[in-house]
Amino acid sequence: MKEKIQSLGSSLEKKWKKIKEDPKKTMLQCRDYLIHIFTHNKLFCTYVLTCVINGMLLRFLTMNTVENYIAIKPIIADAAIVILLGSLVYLFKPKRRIIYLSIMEIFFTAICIINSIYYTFYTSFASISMLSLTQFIAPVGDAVVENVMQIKDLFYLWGPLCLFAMHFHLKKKGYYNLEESVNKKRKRTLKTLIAGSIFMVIFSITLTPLEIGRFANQWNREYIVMKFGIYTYQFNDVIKSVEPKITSIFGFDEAMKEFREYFEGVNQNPKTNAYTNKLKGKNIIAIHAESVQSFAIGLKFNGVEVTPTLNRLVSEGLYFNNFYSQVSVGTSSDTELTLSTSLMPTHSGTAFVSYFDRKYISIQNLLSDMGYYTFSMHGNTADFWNRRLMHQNLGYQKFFSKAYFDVNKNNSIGLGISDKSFFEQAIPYLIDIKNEHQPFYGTFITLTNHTPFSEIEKYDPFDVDLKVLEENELGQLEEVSYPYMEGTKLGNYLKSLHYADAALGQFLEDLEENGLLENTVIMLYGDHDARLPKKDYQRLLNYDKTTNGTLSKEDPNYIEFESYQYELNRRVPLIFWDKDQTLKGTVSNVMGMYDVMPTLGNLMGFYNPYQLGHDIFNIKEDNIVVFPNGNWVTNKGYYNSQKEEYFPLKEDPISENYIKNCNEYANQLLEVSNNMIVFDLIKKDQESKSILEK
Ligand code: GP9
Ligand code: MN
Repeated sequence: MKEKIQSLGSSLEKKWKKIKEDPKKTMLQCRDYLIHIFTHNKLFCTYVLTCVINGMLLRFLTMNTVENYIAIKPIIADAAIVILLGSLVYLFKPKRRIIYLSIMEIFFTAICIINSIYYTFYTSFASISMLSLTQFIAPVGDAVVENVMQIKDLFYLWGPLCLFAMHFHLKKKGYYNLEESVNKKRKRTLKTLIAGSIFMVIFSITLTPLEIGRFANQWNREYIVMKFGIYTYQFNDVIKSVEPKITSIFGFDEAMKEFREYFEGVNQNPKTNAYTNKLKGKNIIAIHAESVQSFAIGLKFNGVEVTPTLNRLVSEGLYFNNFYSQVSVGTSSDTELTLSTSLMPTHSGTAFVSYFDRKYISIQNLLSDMGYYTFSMHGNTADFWNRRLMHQNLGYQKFFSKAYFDVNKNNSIGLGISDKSFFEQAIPYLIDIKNEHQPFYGTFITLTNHTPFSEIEKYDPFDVDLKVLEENELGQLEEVSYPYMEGTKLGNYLKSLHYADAALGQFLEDLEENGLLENTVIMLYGDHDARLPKKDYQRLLNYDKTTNGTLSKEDPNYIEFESYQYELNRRVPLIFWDKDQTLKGTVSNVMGMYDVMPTLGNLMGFYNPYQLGHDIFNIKEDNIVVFPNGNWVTNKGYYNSQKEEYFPLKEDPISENYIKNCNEYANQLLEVSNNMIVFDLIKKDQESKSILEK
């Protein structure tokens, strides 16, 4: 053995000497060798090349960063996976090989197409864990196909077409008439496996500890695709998606340790402040306002407000104008979870679906304990986002779902019942509740302002054009209209929002008319952003009526709206309003959905010892909002963990140390939050404490 190693070592040494002596010759030899491999494995090489190029194409068409264009590592990783999985083809007869390679090629192409569509909609990559959610996504899925599927999603089909073309070429040349011995087949398989493994080893030794850490967590999906390629990401995703089932058995001790350490460092005595108990004993009507974003508040077209009702609530109530939702793939349901429990969405899957049976300390549960009647109303099917089960677990005593409403063709818009009809039908139920169960906490989940915002004819008329007075040929002033936002997705969104705002205005009037605003506070929050195209915002801010286009970026009046402005613009409103104006003003400190429970708790007199957010009136300007992908925002800046860069929001620069501390905080918080849900740590912690007390 020792001799063998020695002789291998000396032959490698000789080869290396030769390479150094004549590198040009070595290059030519390599080229000839590659040509040799290609001419003897044409079908297989076509399969590998097309799949790898498709992987690159997907990255180029989704994440537009320079780093992405020059990255070699994801290409090597993609090649390794494609070669390793394809290598078994040589076990088949030459005639049959096209069948195996077609299956593999279609499989890899499908990964690219699905992720391409998914990225357009969610600005992230698809997860297998979403498969268990298809029943909830189906109605939204129509919106995806109608609005998001683009020609570029079909580019990837060139791969299978190329493979078939090569197949017919080889068939014509008589390649398939050749026979191969079993021994030869095995040898070719082994050689290909070795080639794939070499790619894998080269890739693995170049990984940094940071990359390995992120790969293990998998929540920073864009980063993983950027560094590891789409195929490695997708395989890791499969493992990560089944992992919750397995890890809730393993890794418990470590998770519990981290969880205890985290909460030991947190002061468990709620601090009082000027807002403490201000809303104690009041009824709360929580309005979960679908896709309402803050930028639309105060916005006007030709002097007409887009959201007159919200504008009124903002000026009369308490408005948080720097408030962010913290959703992952569970969108609406993630906001419900984070708002109600002060926990973050899970790393994979959604808490509402995969972890609906865990123990949660929620606003609804704590208020129920205080004698409140808690209920929710939503005009969609009860199983959407698994709400039927999860609302019960969160502590809603009753869920008025679609079955409680008359929903028909005439009163539906987009996903289902229109907001006007929903609110109108909610009033009689509310009257009964007011008479029988005070105080109450009720959540009203709206539906109309949901993508695709396409049934414009059903909204109240609202013009998003630009009307200006211009002098005509006779020197008289006349009104001229320019299309501006008409026909754009953002324009349609604003029309839809104007409708939703009017529905809310009518609801408030009906509440008032029925005495339902007495001792009652409206708490309204936008559940997440509407994922509107960046180019539409650029048009909104930089419209050039002379060309009916967008000002050029060189124009001195051009207002920049790139990825950071886009991220910051995803802000949603949070408003507290009551007719007595108990709370009034504007809070501009950065705040996240996970801060609602602690803040409301201070206002109403409840406290959750397992909350991850903070009472905004205590933490004030020191707050940090962590997003499920590891990004974060503070009053000082927005940090993008994929790009590892920040966008300053204040004059003074952010120090390396500040970023390091915030990153550590964000990572720990995300890890602890995920573990709390996956391992059911609240339940386990309470159980062990009650044993100790006995
Ligand atoms: C569905 C509604 C929309 O019932 O809440 O959910 P979303 O698509 O926003 O997650
Ligand atoms: Mn939603």
